[in-house]
Amino acid sequence: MASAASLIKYTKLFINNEFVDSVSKKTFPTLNPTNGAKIIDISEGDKEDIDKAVQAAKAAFSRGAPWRKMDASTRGKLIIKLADLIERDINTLAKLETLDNGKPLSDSTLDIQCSIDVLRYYGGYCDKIHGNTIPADGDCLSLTRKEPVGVVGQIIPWNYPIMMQIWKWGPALAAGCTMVLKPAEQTPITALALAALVKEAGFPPGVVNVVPGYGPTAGAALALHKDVNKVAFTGSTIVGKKIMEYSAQSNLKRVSLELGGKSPLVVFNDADLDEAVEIAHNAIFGNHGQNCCAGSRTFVQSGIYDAFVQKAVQKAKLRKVGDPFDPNVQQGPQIDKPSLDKILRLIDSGKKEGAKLEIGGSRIGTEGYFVEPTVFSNVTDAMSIAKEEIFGPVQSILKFETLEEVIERANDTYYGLAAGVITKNIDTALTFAQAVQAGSVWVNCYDYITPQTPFGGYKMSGIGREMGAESLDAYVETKTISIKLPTKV
Ligand code: TXE
Repeated sequence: MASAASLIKYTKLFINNEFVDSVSKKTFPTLNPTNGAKIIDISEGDKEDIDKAVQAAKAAFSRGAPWRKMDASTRGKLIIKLADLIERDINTLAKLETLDNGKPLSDSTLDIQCSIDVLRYYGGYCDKIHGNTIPADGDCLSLTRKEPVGVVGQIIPWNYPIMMQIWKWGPALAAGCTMVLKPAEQTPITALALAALVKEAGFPPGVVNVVPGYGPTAGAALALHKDVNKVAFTGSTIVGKKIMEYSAQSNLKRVSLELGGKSPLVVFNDADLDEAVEIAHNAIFGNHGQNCCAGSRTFVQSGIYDAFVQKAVQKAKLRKVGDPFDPNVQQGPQIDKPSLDKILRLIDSGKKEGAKLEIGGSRIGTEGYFVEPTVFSNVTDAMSIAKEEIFGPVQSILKFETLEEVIERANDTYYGLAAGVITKNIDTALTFAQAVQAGSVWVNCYDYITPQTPFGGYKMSGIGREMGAESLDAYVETKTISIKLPTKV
C-alpha cells in the first residue's frame, strides 16, 4: 500500500494547464478507506478557485481561441491521444484508484479500460456532430448547426472516480466545450493524475480544469456560477435537487443529472437457477453495492424462491472481503464512515421491520469500513431496505407470483434508473422490458453498459442520458440559420 501512495504526483488544483495552490492555501486530507488513515493532503478549492477555473475555461472557449478554431477531427485526435496516455499509465492509475477508493485492483483496472473505450468512442464522434438542412416553408434555406454549449461544470461522485470523470469529459470534449470538474472529496487523487495527462496530450490551456474541494463550497460555487453554461452532475438525489435550484437561482444553466436508484431485478420460475443467482449476486455486490444501478431489489417468483435464497446465501458466503490489493479479494471497504453508518442503520432497520437476515449483517473488524456480504429474505415492499438506496453489499430478496404484480411493484418507487429480467420466455421478457419505468433494462444479463448505449434515469433517477450519441445532446445548442433566397427553384 505504501508503494501505491508513493505514486501520487499531483495534489494541487489544475487550472489553465498548471497545478496551483488554492487561493486560501487550504488543504484537506483524502483518507484510505481500508484503515481511515490520511493518504495525503490535497489543495482545497473554494469559490475563488472555482471562479479562476471558470474564467480559464471561458477564455479557452472565447471566439478565436485555439480550441474554437481547431478542426473537429484534430479535437478527436487529441481525445484519442488522451485515451492512449491513460492506457500507457493504466497500472499506476489503477493502484491510485484502489488506494483512494478501496475497490479491488482488478475492478479499478476494468473501470479504466471501460473509460479508455469511452474516450475513443467520443474521439471518433467529433467530426460527425452536425445539423440538418430543412425544407422550411417560404423562400428561405434553413439549416441547423450544433454548437458547443460553452463552459461546463462537472460534479462527480466517488464510486467510479475515473469512469465518472471520463463519462463527463468524453462527450463535453467531443462537442467542443471547455470544462471545470470537481471530483468527490473522498477520491481526488486520480482526478488530478488524469489532469496531468490532459496537458501531456496537448489540449490548450483552460479547456480542462480540475478543482478538488467539498460539495457545499466548491461544488455549489460551480453550479451557481453565472459563466457556467451547463452543469453535469452524478451523485445523490438530494444534491441533484439542489443542483437544479442553483441553476434556477443563477443563470438557468442546462442541467443533466444521474442520481440514485432502487433497481429491480426480476427472476421468473423458468430461469436457469444458477445463472440467475450469479447475475443477481453480481448485480448487487459488484463495487461493494456502491453502484447507482445496483440490482437492490431482487424479485424472485414463488416457485423457485426458497431454492434461490439458499443458493444466494451460498454465493454471499464465498465472497472474499479484505485488502483490495489482494488479487483474491472481491470486496474491499465501503468508501467512508458516513456510508458505513448508513448501511449498518439500514441493515438494522431490515431486522427490526421483520426481514429474515440469512447471512452477514455486521461490520467486519474495527479498522476501515468493511461490511459483511449480507442477504435478507422475506423482504416486503414497505420495508426501508426495499425503499431506500443502501449503497452497500446488502441483497434484499422479495417474493412475487405474477408478471402483472411484479411490474406494478417494480415501478412502485420514485427511482427509475435500471431494471433486469431473467426468464426463458420472450413474451414475459418483452412485456416486462416495455412496462418497467427505467432508463436501462437488461434481459438475462445485468449492468450491460457500453460507450455506445445511452444510460440514465426515469423519474427521480435523473435527467438526460450519458453515453451513446444521445449524451451529446446535453453538450450542444441547436442554432437555426435561415437564409433568404431570391426564389425557390
Ligand atoms: O453523495 P453526494 P454522497 C447516493 C448513495 C450514497 C448517497 C450519499 O445513496 O449513499 O448518495 O453519497 C458533491 N453542491 N449516491 O454523500 O453528496 C460532492 O462533493 C454541489 C449515488 O457521496 O451527492 C460530490 O462531488 N455539489 C450516486 C458529489 O456531489 C455537491 C453516487 C456527490 O456527493 C453538494 C454517489 C452541493 N451542495 C452517491 N453537496 C450515483 N448516482 O452513482 C455535495 N456535492
